[in-house]
Amino acid sequence: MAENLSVLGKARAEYKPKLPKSLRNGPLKALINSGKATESVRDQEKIKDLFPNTYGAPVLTFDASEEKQTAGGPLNVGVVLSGGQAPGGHNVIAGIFDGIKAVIGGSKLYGFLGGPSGLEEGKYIEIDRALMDKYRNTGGFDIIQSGRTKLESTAQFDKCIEVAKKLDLNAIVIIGGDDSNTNAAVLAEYFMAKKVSCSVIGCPKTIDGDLKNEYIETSFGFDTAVKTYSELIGNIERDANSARKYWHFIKLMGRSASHIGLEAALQTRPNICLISEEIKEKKMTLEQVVFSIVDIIVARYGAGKNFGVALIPEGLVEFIPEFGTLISELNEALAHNEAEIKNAGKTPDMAEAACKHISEASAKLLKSLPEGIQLQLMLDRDPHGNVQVSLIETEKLLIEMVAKELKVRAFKGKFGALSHFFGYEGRCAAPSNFDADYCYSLGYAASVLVLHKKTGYMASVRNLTAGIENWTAGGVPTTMMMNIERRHGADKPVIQKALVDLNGKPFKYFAEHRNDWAKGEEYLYPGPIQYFGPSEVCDITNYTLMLERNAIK
Ligand code: FBP
Repeated sequence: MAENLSVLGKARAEYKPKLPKSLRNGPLKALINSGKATESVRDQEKIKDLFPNTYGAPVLTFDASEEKQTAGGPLNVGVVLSGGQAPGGHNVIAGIFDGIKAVIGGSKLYGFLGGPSGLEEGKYIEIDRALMDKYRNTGGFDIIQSGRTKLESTAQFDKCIEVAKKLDLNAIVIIGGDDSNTNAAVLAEYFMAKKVSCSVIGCPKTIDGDLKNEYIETSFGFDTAVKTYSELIGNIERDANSARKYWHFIKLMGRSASHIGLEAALQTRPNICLISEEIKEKKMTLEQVVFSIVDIIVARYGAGKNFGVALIPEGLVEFIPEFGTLISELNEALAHNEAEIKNAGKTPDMAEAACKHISEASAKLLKSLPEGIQLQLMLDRDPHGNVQVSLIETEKLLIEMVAKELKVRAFKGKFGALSHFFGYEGRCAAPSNFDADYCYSLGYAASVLVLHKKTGYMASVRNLTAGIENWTAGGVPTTMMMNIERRHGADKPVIQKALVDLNGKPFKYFAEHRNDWAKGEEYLYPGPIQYFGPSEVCDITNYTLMLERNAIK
């Protein structure tokens, strides 16, 4: 038996990811077309000032050409996996590996270890064919691991320059989410300003699905992660429908946007699914959110159905306006008075210390919360200044508050609630065929951008619902996706997050059907991801992408 490979793993190792037509004859036969000069999505003047060398670059698309370009010398490329794991990362690396080797055999791929810190500290391995072959079509980021170090100071950038020079790098490819791709763009700009001839290219990764726009149709990993969660939710729905005695409160990962929750709802049709963006839009208080859940529980009980399934997006608390204000005030308070708050003692003392630096209303809200949640709200921010919502037990907070409200309403039934959190269960799943192909294509597209010395770009593969025959590949200037946001108590250029569009088709479909799903048991049981079998089963993407691209009605 092959070492470390399950029966499926062995079969999966043989899978040959598909490429868009423009890349099938190799990077040397991919012709680049340049579009018009571009602008950032917002704050154009400020972004232009911050990125004088890379701002305004055109969108690039590749075409298959008959003519073969000359290779020049071997390409040396370094790759970084940054941020949370997402299925398909290994295939992006495989795409870069195969791409640069197809340019010229002597090209080398270095993997920086443990995320951006590996690049800064010059910790790397050379990825050779034997190593690469062990990881093709597998989930996880374990080939070189990941990390969340933020590269932002000139001292860090200078260290990256030393490493790039030492390894004689033609390019660094940073595979990450919105924050990591922002870092990549800042690094690209710095290299240009310092006349360092090493490109910096990004790749759109995140299970959260919030790094998307006209040119980046989806971030990789979303498809596989949601399918994995949907399998589990479907299993729970069937259990709930069999036992008929529990309410399952399931929190789903997705730091900010509710794309994962929404897609899981489309795949499984639960009785309740909260969408953070809608709650914010309607300016709902926590109490109103709780009441909306209680109304459904009471109505189902009245119909003899004292059970159900509720999906809760991980980022919910930040979208409830009163909580959003509390969190941003705590962000500022922690950014400027961290030692005072952290050293105050136990949770109530920390809260007391924090309350000195926040508004009266926020202080009142903080103190009204269970101690566990108070502490979770004051935990360290991630290196990008975000509150770590995966550590806030919103599902338990909601259960507690729903139970209280049911008492107030003299609920006759027994409220048997169970909490779940699905996040880490899906981030390293073996990539679906879609993610395997998409990731490999993104990596291959990155190798073409490297070959053409393009910098400050994100690899892009589009037309994803039209069948792989019609997929197109290219590069999008990262500055084009940027705006200015408040982070760590300061204004920073960042890639604009794509939240759930309440006028978009995925939300509208959900909104049209949710009342029926609340009352009945219209559950769907999607079952596990299929890797082998008919194309209509194995190669389908997800409802979000299909509805957004008008591939289904
Ligand atoms: P990225 O934005 O880096 O892709 O990570 C997203 C995510 O998976 C979120 O959904 C989650 O809140 C967070 O990572 C968890 O972070 P950590 O892996 O550090 O626990």
